[in-house]
Amino acid sequence: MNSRELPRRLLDRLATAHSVLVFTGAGMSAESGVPTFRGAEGIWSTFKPEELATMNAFLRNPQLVWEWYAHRRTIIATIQPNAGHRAVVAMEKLVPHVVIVTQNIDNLHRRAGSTTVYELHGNIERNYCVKCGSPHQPDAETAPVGVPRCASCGGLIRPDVVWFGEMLPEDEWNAAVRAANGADVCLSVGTSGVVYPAASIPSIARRAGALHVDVNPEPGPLSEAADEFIRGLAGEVLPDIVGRLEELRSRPNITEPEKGL
Ligand code: BV8
Ligand code: ZN
Repeated sequence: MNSRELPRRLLDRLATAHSVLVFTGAGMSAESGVPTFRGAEGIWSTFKPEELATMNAFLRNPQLVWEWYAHRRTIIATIQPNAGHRAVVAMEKLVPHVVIVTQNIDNLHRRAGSTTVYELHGNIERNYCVKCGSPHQPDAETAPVGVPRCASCGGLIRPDVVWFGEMLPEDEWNAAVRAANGADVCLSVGTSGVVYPAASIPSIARRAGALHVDVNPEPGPLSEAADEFIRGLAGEVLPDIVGRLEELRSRPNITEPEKGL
């Protein structure tokens, strides 16, 4: 049994929810060992986004950018989804529609078993040719030193992620907005909420009538804008929420004491 007080209206809403949107950022994967971007030890603390996560940076120094992503790919290949990812999968048994809208490129939600995942900023496990767009799968054995070239046209291969100044993938973005407009609850988890247009998803959901709850060890722009803020780690708070929801579902007519649950 956890000791954390959970906002009553969150569990009331979740108990009858038809659709829950979980909006995640790098903090969702922090307990798996993936470094965040903007924390003191975050990735950006050694590099500035414009130095690496832009097309200009890539064209200026393809080798540096390619190696930075190859380094992150190596980290991601060695880690596992955490209790937070698994809790969101378990929620799918308690709520008819659970939609993940993630800024993360680490594929951990899908690896954990989430069935509806929209990746607004792409996926580090995919690559494509900057010239002809053909997909490229580097295989470890024959991977050349340096930036791979396209087998069909010789163009530079880049990671299939959205860099600053680039449009988000239209289908993913439209599906995310549709999900936001239909959500009863929006949980934003592990994001500093500074990168747009992704960070507007929770406010789109709230404007359409969802209860917005922000989960983060630190307050930030999203916790100010949310209906409720739960201070804590994704890997602890999400299992708490799902555990309480399971209890409520198993004893539907219990009335919890008036104060926080
Ligand atoms: C766009 C992919 C339209 C690559 C990323 C000038 C020109 C063009 C656009 C702009 C411009 N000026 C501003 C913009 C908009 C720009 C933007 O928002 N900039 C910001 C920085 C001001 N956005 C764009 O460029 C977007 N495109 O606007 O297109 C357009 C096009 C052309 C011209 C005009 C407009 C594209 C943005 C996508 C950038 N790509 N990543 C890669 O990953 O390498 S962004 C990067 O930041 C990641 O995707 C990351 O997910 C995202 C957000 O960061 P967070 O996930 O929130 O991570 P962060 O470290 O910041 O925070 C972690 C949080 O977790 C913290 O709050 C921490 O407290 C918490 N935490 C830590 N541990 C835990 C935890 N929480 C829970 N549990 C824990 N255990
Ligand atoms: Zn090509």
